[in-house]
Amino acid sequence: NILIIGSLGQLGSEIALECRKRYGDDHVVLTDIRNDVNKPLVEGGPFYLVDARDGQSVDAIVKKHNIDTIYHLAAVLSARAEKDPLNAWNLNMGGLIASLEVAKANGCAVFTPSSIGAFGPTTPKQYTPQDTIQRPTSIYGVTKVAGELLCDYYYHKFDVDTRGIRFPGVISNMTPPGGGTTDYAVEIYYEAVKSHHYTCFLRGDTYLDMIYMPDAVQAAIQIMEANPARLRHRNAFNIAAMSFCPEEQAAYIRTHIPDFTISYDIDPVKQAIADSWPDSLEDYAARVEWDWKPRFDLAAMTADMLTTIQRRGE
Ligand code: VAH
Repeated sequence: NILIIGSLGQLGSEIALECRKRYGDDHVVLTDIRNDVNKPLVEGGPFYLVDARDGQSVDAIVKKHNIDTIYHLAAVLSARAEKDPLNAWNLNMGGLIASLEVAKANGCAVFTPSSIGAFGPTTPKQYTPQDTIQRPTSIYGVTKVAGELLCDYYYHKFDVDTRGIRFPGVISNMTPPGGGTTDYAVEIYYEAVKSHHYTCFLRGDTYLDMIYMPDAVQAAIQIMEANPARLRHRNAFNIAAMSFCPEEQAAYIRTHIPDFTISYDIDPVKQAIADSWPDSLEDYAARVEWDWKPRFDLAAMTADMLTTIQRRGE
């Protein structure tokens, strides 16, 4: 059985939905710090209101539901974390080590997302290698590198089956992202449909690695189903799907909404974070060790996002 901590967030909600489809509602237990969003998830199977740092409550849930895999998806994202670094450290690291301790006590595997945010200005920016310099300059990135090291430590020291993925900016249309630097790439689609215009908080030539949610969800499930004997890496794997900038994304939107226009009102904090991150990643380790392969490129994602948002009339 699977436990998803932070199950109502941008990543958590869609991994929860897919896991319930694949494994059955009662085999996927959800927790979050709130329960006032994503009602179908809260009411569709076992759900508990839990603070991710509350190891005792998580341990009781793991024992009650015979959990063998924990997806630890509770975290404060990059831009929001910069506003309150101490809170970001306490939640991101306090939550993670609580899950790792529970996993160690109960023999669970643990999935923890890392991010392109785990890289910094001294990291090679083009085709960032799997094994390279990681000196991020955001507190979010500090917690992501610390998280990768902590998960590898629990694997080597206590034999906890920890696995992780360095996600690019995730683009989705079910649950809004929670204060990330890549949120522009989600908002732009909603604004394109609503007003045919978007004011972007990053420069038009800012390249970042991005991934469409269906590919992100597939990767998170595929890595946990992978044969552990094939894994040379654990925390965390680079994966890549597409690398683009706001100007390029706007051009693809215009193939569907010809009069779409974009303007810029740069957010200096978010721009500094984005400038410290890679432009593109290489993901050979994920492809070789657990058969990672993206399905969506910018054209396919743009078509799917716009038609989904238009169909909902948002
Ligand atoms: C953020 N969406 O912007 C997250 C992610 C790579 C970006 O970590 O903080």
